[in-house]
Amino acid sequence: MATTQHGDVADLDTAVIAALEQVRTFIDPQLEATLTLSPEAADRLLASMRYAALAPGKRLRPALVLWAAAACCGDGRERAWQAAAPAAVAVEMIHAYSLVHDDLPAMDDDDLRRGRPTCHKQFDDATAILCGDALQALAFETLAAGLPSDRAARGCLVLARAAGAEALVGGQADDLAAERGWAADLSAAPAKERAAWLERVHRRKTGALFLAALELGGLAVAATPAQLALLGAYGRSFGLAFQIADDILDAEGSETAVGKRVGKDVDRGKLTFPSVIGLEPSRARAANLAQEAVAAVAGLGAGASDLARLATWIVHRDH
Ligand code: GRG
Repeated sequence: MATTQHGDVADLDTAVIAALEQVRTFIDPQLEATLTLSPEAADRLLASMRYAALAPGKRLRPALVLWAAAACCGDGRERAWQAAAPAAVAVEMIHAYSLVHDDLPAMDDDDLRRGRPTCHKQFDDATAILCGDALQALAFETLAAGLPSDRAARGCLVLARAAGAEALVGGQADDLAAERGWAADLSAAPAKERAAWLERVHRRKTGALFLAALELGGLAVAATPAQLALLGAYGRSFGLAFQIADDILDAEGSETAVGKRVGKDVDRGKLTFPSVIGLEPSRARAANLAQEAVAAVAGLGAGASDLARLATWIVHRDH
C-alpha cells in the first residue's frame, strides 16, 4: 500500500475525510442560517442559492479558514472556529457562486456538479446568473457583519481582491480567452512557456481563493505577521498542488467519485498540467508542492496538523 509522510494513503484518507466531516458539521448549519433570508429574497432565487451553496462539496475552503484560525489561536479550537465562522461561510459562498457561473452554457457548459444537476439545469440560466450575483453579495455582507469591526474592512479587502479581476475572475477570463481563441495561440510555444501560462491562470482562478481563506482564518484570530507569512507560503504551494491534482483527476478520475464530468479539459484541447509536462512529472510536481506546504506550516506547531495532513491528502485523493 502507498505510504505518505502522514502514514499510508488509506489511513490518511480516513483521517482527512473525518476532519472535513467535522468542518461540514460545524459550518453547514451556519451556511444554512446565513441562507435563511426574508421574503424580500424571491423564492426561486433563494431556493437556487440554497441548492448551490448547501450542495455536498468538500468544504475545503471553510476547512482552510477554520484550520488556519485554530493554528494561529492560543485560545483553543472552539474559540478559533467561532471567530472564523463568518469568514468560512463567506469564502464558501464565493466558491459556490463561481461554480454556478462556471457551469453556465456561456462558460464551461456543465450538467453535473457535486453529483447533482448544475444550478442552471435544476432552475434556469437567468436564475443561475442571479444566484451567483446574490451569493457573492451575501458573502461580503456576512464578512462585514460577522468579523469584529477592527478586522472587517481588512477581511473584505482580502476577499474582494481574491474574487476580483486580478484573481478569480481574471484567471477565469484568461482561461476562456485561450479556449475561445481570443488570446495568442500557445499551442506551438515551448512547454516551459505553456506551463508558466497555466500556473499564472491557476494562481488566480483557483489559488487566490485558497490563499484568501487562509489569510482570513488568520485575520479572524488576529494572527501575527509571521504566522500570516507561513499561512501564505502554505497556501501558494497548496493551491498549485490542488490544481495539478485536479487536472490529473480530470484526466483519469472517475465521474462517480469526482461528482462532475471528467475528461472534458482533454476533450476540449485545454492546456492541463498532464498535457503540458506529462502525467508522471505532474504527479511528482504535485507531491513536491504538497511537501513544501507541509514544511511551511511546520513553523506553526502542532496546531497546524490538519493543514499539514490536508496538503498531503490533496495530491492523493480520488475526488
Ligand atoms: C465563473 C468567476 C468564475 C470563476 C470560475 C471555480 C472556477 C472559476 C472554475 C471551476 C472550474 C474548475 C473545475 C476549476 C478547478 C478548481 C476547482 C475550483 C475545483 C472545484 O473545487 P472543489 O474540488 O469543489 O473544492 P467542491 O465541490 O468540493 O467544493
